[in-house]
Amino acid sequence: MTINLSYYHVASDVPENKAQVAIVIDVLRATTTISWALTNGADSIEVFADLELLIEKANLWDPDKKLMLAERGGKKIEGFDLGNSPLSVTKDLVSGKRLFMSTTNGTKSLQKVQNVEYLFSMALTNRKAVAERVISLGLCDVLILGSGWEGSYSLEDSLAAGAFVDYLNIHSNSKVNIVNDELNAALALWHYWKEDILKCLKTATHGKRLTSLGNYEDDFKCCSQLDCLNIVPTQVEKGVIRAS
Ligand code: 3SL
Repeated sequence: MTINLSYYHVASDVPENKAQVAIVIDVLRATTTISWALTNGADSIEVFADLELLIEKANLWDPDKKLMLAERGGKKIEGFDLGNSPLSVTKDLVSGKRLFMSTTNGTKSLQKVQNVEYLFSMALTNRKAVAERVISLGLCDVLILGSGWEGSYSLEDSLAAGAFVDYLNIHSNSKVNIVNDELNAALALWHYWKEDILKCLKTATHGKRLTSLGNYEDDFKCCSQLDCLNIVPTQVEKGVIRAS
């Protein structure tokens, strides 16, 4: 069997497609936060591009069983329970709860490919878990989508796309076919930075943006940990992600 893999930097680049599997990446920080929230026992995460819709949906939910997370421009939005730090989604806070989440770019990418049959959220933290799931599905057409920043390229999402294809190259028995040059470039990027992931995240323009906003050192460390979580955040109904 051949696995055909393509990679797009941002949601607006995604062509009409017939992918059977979509993997969405937002290393800094939405998909890292999703991986930690589910690891720490969140029941589910419903993602929204639109804040008003988030509030409308969340208002229908039992107040004791929900949390609202919202970030714009790297900052938590006033009035929401949490922003978008993976360190904030502790067991104490999230266990058993539905999280309603909106971020500047990551939740837009998740929404963009919500019609694909198998949709997974991936960060560096859970790369291996997602890659193993994709291998076990045995499907041919896999689309990887980064989140970027407001429509433009991001280094850290491309790094993770490269890390994913590298894992498949090493561990899959199928032939891995890289369909586009975006993914060839991502793989080269991974080989260049893989021994110093933390430095790559801090070099990225979004890394610099976060650094300019305050002390995000622990967020960077958390987001740069490769394969530390055995969790596969999976879309179970449109917009709703659960651990599997
Ligand atoms: O763009 C996004 O979706 C966020 O992950 C950005 S931030 O890291 O929370 O600033």
